[in-house]
Amino acid sequence: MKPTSVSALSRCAPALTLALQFLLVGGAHAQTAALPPPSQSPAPHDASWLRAKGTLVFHDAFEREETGNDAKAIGNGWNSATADRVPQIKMADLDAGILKISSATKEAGHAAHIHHEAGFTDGGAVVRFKFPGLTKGESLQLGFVDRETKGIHAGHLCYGTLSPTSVTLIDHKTGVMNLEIRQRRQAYLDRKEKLPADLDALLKTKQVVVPWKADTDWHELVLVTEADEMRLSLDGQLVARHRSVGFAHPMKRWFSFLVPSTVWIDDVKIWKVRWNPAP
Ligand SMILES: [Ca+2]
Repeated sequence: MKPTSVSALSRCAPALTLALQFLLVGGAHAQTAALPPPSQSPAPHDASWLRAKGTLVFHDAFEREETGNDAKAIGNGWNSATADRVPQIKMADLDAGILKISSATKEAGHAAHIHHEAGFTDGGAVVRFKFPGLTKGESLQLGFVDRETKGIHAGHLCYGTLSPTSVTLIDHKTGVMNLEIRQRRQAYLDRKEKLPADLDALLKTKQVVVPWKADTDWHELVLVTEADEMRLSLDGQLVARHRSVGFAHPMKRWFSFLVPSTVWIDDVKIWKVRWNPAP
């Protein structure tokens, strides 16, 4: 039987359409309402929130030397998803107490992906970072991955990305990395066609982009998820916040850096505020 569209129904049964819309909207509200509300404060100070409400589950100041180029050469539980693709190239260098990442993106066919166990539902990471100015257009993507949940490409859940001119927060779990959405989107990308309006509109709801200007100073970055909200702060100031259902994923299993070129990292802290692994 041919599926009946809502618009077709509306011509013959407006009451039924209203009922359907009520159910659809009501369902979405019910899903959101089941989550605890995010902070109502207009500009939460998330480093303070993590310290006051959270448990520090990991800290690394990188005051040591790495042991080579392989996936676990950084030590202290870090792993690299890309190091073993190019064993002859050092992508992670511990130097003067700083993790200096220089991605062999071309040779490895992927941006350097360095990750550590996280393990929280609500919580976040505090990181000191610096773009060293060694390559043009330096950027940093950091966020959360869960490769044990099916239906998400490579387990990509959600990220904050700093580009030279913007900060983006994005829900990948229910956006571009959802396998059904990814497959549908890819067909249009392969044909170099514009995305259909419904898909384009859906994906726009999954992210927020705010203007920002990168420099080569050290900064403290705080990236948190609280219920279905993700927030990114720099040097104590909230820069971006966004709500999307994928941010509420119950298991932020890994904290990950994806680095296409060069960035320096120090003092990584991972805080767990709430732990509720049941979906
Ligand atoms: Ca250090």
